[in-house]
Amino acid sequence: MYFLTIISLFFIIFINHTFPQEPDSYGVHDHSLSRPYTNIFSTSRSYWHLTGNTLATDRFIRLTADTQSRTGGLWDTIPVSYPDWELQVHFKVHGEGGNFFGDGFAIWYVRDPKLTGPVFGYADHFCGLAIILDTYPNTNDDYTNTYPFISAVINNGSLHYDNNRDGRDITVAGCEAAFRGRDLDTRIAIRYQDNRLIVYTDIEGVNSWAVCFIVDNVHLPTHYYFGFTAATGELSDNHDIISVYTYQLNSNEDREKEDRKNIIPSAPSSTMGNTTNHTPKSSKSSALKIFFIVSLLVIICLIGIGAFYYMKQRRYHSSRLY
Ligand SMILES: [Ca+2]
Repeated sequence: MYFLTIISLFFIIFINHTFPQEPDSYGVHDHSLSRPYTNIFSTSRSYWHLTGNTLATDRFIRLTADTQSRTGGLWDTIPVSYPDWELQVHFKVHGEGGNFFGDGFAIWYVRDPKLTGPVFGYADHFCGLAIILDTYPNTNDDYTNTYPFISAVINNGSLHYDNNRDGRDITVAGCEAAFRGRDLDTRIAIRYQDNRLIVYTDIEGVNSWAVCFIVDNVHLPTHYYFGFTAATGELSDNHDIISVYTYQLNSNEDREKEDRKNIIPSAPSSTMGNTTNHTPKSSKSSALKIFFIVSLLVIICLIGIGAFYYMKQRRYHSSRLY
């Protein structure tokens, strides 16, 4: 009996960790992609489009090669018609660079597919969700996080993604994830259900999902498009997408009936930009203030001591004269 319970528990844990999607969810062919890619791209009815320098080989779809100044994209051309979904992506980021490589790639759920621009190869002021797998910190600011770093940005079109600050001011959540240059399979899962966004990673080669971050109160409409983009500048890397599996998740009745097409993307206001980034700066400036105050007190004390001895010496000489 105990043995059976332990075995059942083991299977429950195994299933939960191996497949983050709901057991009654189902895969959606239109939004999925796996080898052999020739079957997908050789037909005129293909659901997926390649943009820029992206190349499809028989083993992977290379958004950018490990070469400077490349931009590429892979876009699903069918909008997502259901409110709750999960996207599982098998990817590989690797290259020759030892200390200098970049910049990573982005996974999109956006209103306007196939645009190009400065945000990992996609347009700034975008409308929708970006999950950014950033491999290189672009600034010397004293970040407390180690790169590679995975972050979520939700934009209604009004926010500017500042590459110089790695988008920190508008990032809603993130986690460190050493996915670059791994010989193991590296995977990410993005689940959006009941206004909750969860990002999982599987980068340790043990076929197990680990939670990267959870954000509640995330509002995303239906009828946006999935896409993947990457761009190289002075720094470069191979950014490869190997497979994409999309699952339609169970939605509650209200959510299913609701017309979610015109929902404006929104999320709780950025917390990382306000806390993680500014803490080191403010602690630096307070340390500087304390240093000045202490220095001033020491100088005042020294002047005081000097004046005291000067007066004492003067009194001594005056008493000797009389
Ligand atoms: Ca970066």
